[in-house]
Amino acid sequence: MSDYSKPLEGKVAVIFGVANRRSIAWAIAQAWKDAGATLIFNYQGERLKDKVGDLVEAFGEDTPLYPCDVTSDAEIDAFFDKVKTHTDKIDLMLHSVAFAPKEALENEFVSTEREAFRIAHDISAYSLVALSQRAAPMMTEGGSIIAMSYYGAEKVVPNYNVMGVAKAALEASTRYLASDLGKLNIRVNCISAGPVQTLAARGISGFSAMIKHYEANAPLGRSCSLEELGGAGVFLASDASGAITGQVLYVDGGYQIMGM
Ligand code: NAD
Ligand code: IMJ
Repeated sequence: MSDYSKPLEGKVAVIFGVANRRSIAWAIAQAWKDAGATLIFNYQGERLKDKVGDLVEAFGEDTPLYPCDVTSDAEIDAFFDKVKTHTDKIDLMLHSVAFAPKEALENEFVSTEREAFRIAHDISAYSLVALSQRAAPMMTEGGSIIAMSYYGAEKVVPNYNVMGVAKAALEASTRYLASDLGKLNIRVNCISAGPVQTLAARGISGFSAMIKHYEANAPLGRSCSLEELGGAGVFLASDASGAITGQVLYVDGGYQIMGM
């Protein structure tokens, strides 16, 4: 019998991508915690250590928090070595990490330079593979891996540019990972979120126009809230989604279904 009030009771989760209290990873972390999970966090570099540390202290002073820049295999290995000092087994992993050099999001896609393309794909897509290959051997009772995507993976969104190409790679990677890891009862899915005002969205020219566009065109007349992303994260992490893998779940006010 599943307990639907604490659907993640006894589960251990690793969370990549908290930068501040508006981060989607923070919203999903809170929802996972409320659902009964035990959490372990990364932070990207010394610059973010104190900020993320202050946040995760809300879950108790001894909430594990270790550095991990996903461009470094050595840092990823060191991170998982630290995880192993807390637990032999993990159940859940959230990948909520993306980056492309700013100039690649401001100019035409056609002008994307080789190095910007490489960086965007390394941080935003390959990292899911690198983290999954370390997490999977620890998911000895099966597991659920979740990555954050965006509609720009499948249709052209102004300025999203190389990030759209990297999200297409991320979504395809979830399918190949789901195929490989299914035999271990590990599920791999994406949440495709509508626009939300986070650090990664701030400063994007035309962001408020984008929100207005969703208000005018999405079936529900809006994008999504951070709480709703938390709810979708709990669903995909829990046994309620036990037969769902390799999928992209749209949490976007229904925007993605519209043709015009
Ligand atoms: P955010 O800035 O709070 O999160 C992005 C995270 O990526 C940060 O925590 C940052 O530290 C991390 N990161 C970047 N480079 C890294 C590296 N080299 N190593 C380790 N971590 C690194 O913004 P967010 O909006 O919460 O973004 C989280 C995810 O959600 C991203 O994958 C983003 O593409 C996706 N997403 C965001 C929106 C939106 O509108 N905000 C919509 C759909 C999908
Ligand atoms: C980002 C750029 C352009 C258009 C965009 C976005 N739209 C949305 C986003 C319409 C919703 C936010 N998003 C979904 C992202 O994945 C953002 C990723 C991102 C943001 C930055 C900003 C600062 C920087 N590099 C970045 N790399 C990735 O220097």
